[in-house]
Amino acid sequence: MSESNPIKSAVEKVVDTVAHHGHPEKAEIPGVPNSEPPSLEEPVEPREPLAPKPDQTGPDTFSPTGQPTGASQDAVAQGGAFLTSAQGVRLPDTDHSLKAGPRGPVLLQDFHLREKIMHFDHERIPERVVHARGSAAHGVFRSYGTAANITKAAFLAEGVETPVFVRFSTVLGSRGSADTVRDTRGFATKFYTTEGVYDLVGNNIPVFFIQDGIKFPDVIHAGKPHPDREIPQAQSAHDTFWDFVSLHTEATHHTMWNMSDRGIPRSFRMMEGFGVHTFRLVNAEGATTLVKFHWKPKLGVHSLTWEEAQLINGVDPDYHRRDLADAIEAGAYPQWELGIQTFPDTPEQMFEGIDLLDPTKIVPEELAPVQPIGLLELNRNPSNFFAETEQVAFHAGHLVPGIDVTDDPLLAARLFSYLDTQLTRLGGPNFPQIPINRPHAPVNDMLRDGFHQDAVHRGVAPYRPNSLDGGCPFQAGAAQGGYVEVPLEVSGRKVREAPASYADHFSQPRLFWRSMSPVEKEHIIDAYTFELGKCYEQAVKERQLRVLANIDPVLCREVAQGLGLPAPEPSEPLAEPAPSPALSQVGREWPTAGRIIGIVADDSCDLGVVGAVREAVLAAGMVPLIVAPKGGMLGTMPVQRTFLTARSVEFDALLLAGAPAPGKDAFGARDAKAGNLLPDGSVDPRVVLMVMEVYRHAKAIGGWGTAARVLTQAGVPEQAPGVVVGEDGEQVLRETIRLLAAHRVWERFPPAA
Ligand code: HDE
Repeated sequence: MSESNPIKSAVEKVVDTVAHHGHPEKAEIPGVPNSEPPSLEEPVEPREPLAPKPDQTGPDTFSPTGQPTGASQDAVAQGGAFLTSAQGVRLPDTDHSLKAGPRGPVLLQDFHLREKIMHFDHERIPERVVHARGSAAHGVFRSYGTAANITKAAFLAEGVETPVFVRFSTVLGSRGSADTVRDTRGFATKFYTTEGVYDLVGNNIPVFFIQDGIKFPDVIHAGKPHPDREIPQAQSAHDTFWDFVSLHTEATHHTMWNMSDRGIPRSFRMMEGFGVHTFRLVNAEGATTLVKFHWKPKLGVHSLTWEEAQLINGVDPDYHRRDLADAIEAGAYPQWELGIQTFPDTPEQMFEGIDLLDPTKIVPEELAPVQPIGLLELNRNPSNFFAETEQVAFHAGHLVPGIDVTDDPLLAARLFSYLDTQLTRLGGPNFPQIPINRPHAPVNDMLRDGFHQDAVHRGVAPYRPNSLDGGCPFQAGAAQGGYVEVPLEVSGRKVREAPASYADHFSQPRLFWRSMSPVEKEHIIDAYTFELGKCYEQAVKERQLRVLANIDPVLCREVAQGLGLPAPEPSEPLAEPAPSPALSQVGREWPTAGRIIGIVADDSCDLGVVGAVREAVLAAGMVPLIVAPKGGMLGTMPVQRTFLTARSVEFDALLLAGAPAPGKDAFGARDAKAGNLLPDGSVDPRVVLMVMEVYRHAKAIGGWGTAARVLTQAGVPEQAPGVVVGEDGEQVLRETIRLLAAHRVWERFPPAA
């Protein structure tokens, strides 16, 4: 089993490393900073740089003009044992400036000082105006070939494997903001196809706030922190956001998704992705089909609870970033299936009465099933965040033959924006030459010069027509793989207007609401009440209640109740859309691979059983974290969390191997979590707190040995749903995993009053 289970072997290495080096804190577990444990003393002998970590190969080596260089992937990283200047001159001292005597003054001729400080001064570049906070990974896309009859895109032919780079992000927050805020998530994929780069720049929510790109600065200005005090960071729970969306009711559908559990994903690995706009596929015969793109995570769609999300923002603000990187480092490669909904390309571009050009509308999967066309797997972490994750430049207009755009007016503005924004963000027009952005197809573009020109062009005639360079480069028609736009008829009066169909702002939010389970509806009510409760202005709250009245009377009434305001009547008749069960996250079972199981134990527990359970967790492809009173080793097992460092929100399920007595630091002055030591004092209060939280968040709890004592202290009935107490630890684990497949013990959420 250990051969075939990468998580298991990663954790087994921990034990080996600990055994051989006695450095449990520097063991090779996901997240360890480098490839070998450091020495205690500062190293002084020159040596070649450390080997990279196993998943840190350099990027593929393509030249600025898209040619494979044949160089080793390591060639893009700096090497050599000795410190040099940027010009390669070896340097004797980087700790002292050059001075006239030890007490100075510093001499202007110190070229090393000037170069070092000059470069440091310019380390930062402007962050993205939206989607600044992101994490990314390399991977591969394998095409099933099932779309080959409707698109000529080479990377969608059967069996083709295409390297990809995928960046996930939040929208509103700055680069350093926390991961688990309530927000939309970006899901941007760069395919390095043989025909050039194709970018699918989507979100985890299938609709958008606005129907026309000209409104984008408005919605973003409203969502960003208030311009006077620059608060609040990375969230929509404030007056300017709700002021805007309550006046601009085409945002209602997207906002509804934000207020649902989709706004607080459990992991990037457990999110759907959507292309949002309708695109047009073209096959070799020139026939066209309208499509919507969907990414379906193999691990299912799962979310945090709002309390978990808030706690995690403090406990581990890098939660999603760490989760993605650790899973990949452990070999638990996340996968998504790419699917399409297809629609006939009719002149009106409608499907079952739904306007396909309106990006605030979905087509329910029950009306147009999502057909799988390929599999995405992320299998390599970036070697360097800045070089790759920060400098990657996506663009909705990076298209390949076989994929064309539609007249969605939101998409039109994007086709301008994504190039334009790079000029200030990446410092000029040559950003496609940055290694992470280089196509893996030959480039011959006649674009010349500009800041940061990396290509060394030959020839004298970057113009057309020419004879001096032999007429090169030549234009490629469709037969030679050229990108030829679909020759559609275009006509119309020049107006600033939206089509009449765009005026329906409420039927689909209502469809979404009606598709939710009772628990999900409670979460939506709670989210609106929380967010509007953070607003100061009464008028903003009242106006948004009018919007909610047009979605559903119960939703409106419950939120109004929480705000202490009367519930208004709807201003227009409510639609009666059929629910779309596919929109609910509840009621299905999913693989539990990669889930995190906390195992609470101390010396008093049967460590043989703990070891066997931990092995079984690994064998099931999940991550066991031993949680003990103090660090170091518990028997032969490395302790990964202590009662001081652990918080329940890090685990998807909790196992109790007994009832640990209070640790030596179990008092309020040392650890505030231990402050409310319970009367009988026999169990560590941090463990009791963990159980209370895990119970409240409807996560599975298993226990054996004396575990029942902890449950009693936490006020958790042994017979409660999702609580498994038994004699046999491994049997308890099996039942806990079964519970985890549903993600949460949904019936444990308190019913509405
Ligand atoms: Fe973006 N968007 N966007 N957007 N967007 C950017 O591009 C913009 C929209 C999306 O990981 C920016 O390089 C306009 C919809 C993602 O690097 C910028 C409009 C969707 C990312 C920009 C939209 C997206 C961006 C910021 C309205 C989902 C992150 C920096 C017309 C389908 C990509 C940059 C990454 C990033 C503009 C609307 C998704 C400013 C003008 C709709 C995932 O160019």
